[in-house]
Amino acid sequence: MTVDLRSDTVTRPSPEMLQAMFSAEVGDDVLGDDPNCNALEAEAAALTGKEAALFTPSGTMANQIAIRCWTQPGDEIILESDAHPYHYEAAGAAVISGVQTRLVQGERGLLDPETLFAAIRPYNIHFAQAALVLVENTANRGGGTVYPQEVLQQIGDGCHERGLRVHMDGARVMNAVVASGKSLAEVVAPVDSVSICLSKGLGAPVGSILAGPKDMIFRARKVRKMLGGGMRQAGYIAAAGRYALQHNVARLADDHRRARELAAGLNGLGLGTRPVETNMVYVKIPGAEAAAERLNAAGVLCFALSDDAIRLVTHLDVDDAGIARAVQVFGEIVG
Ligand code: TLP
Repeated sequence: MTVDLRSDTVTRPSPEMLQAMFSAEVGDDVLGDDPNCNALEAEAAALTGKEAALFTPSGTMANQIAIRCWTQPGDEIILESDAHPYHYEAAGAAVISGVQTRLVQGERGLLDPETLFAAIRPYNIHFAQAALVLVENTANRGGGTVYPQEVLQQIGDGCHERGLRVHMDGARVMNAVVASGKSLAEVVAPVDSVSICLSKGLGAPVGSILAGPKDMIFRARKVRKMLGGGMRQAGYIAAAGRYALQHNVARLADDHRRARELAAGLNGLGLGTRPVETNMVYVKIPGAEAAAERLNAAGVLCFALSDDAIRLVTHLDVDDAGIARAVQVFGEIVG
């Protein structure tokens, strides 16, 4: 039995989702007449409470388009030091947007409003002008942490007062929605734009959404084309995304429960874990690389994220038996 806890990106489409894809009516999305892409974008705009939305091939592209749309070359963007666009997007902000990245240390991947505001420098001929702040919700390297809503509101208000825009890397914002019990529109209300991955816990094979004001999404459509992200009969995958938004949101609560159970099982073996807020378990284990190799060899697939930490991610292709098996194998390795 293989239990794949490397990431929630590994999910495969269910038979029902595949059926939705097979039966999708398609057009040419670059020409604007793919009915499923148009419907997905309209549905995503309504769900986020933003004016418009754009379907993109990946979360990385959605983030990079947002950075390009909200900045000019030579501007500064401000991120928490563990943020995905800093760690895992191949310096895209520097290459695509020509911006300087400023990192601010937060707590478990979340920015503290006062520390953030102190990092925003006033106009000065010497300085790169800060134009955009990125918040990540949930924060991946922070441990799948959820922004308290009042903190997000403070960040949004404070940035807007200072003339900055705020983009949310909401790759896993649906996990934040389910964990907080708030609506998506409420959670993203403080920010100008949000990217949402359909291909993580929501179970679609490919695709993300970028939502924001109409004029921004109008410009975003052209940036997507420039980056080669204009997809033709994309309705087949948009249909999977629509299915994911309709059927796979509420069930994220099961992933969160299983993550808590996994952490409890590991704690029972004497292993320390970070507090679990959503679908991620960060377990402290000395010699994490070697331990991950042994776990992988035993069929529990995972990544070491540092010398002493392994990340485990629950998702719709991991059931209760998988959690029990993972705990058992950890027990054998630790033993
Ligand atoms: N995260 C992946 C890896 O890239 C690390 C993972 O396994 O967690 N924002 C956040 C917060 C993400 O975690 C990811 C993917 C992305 C953006 C990028 O999404 P894709 O893979 O669709 O480009």
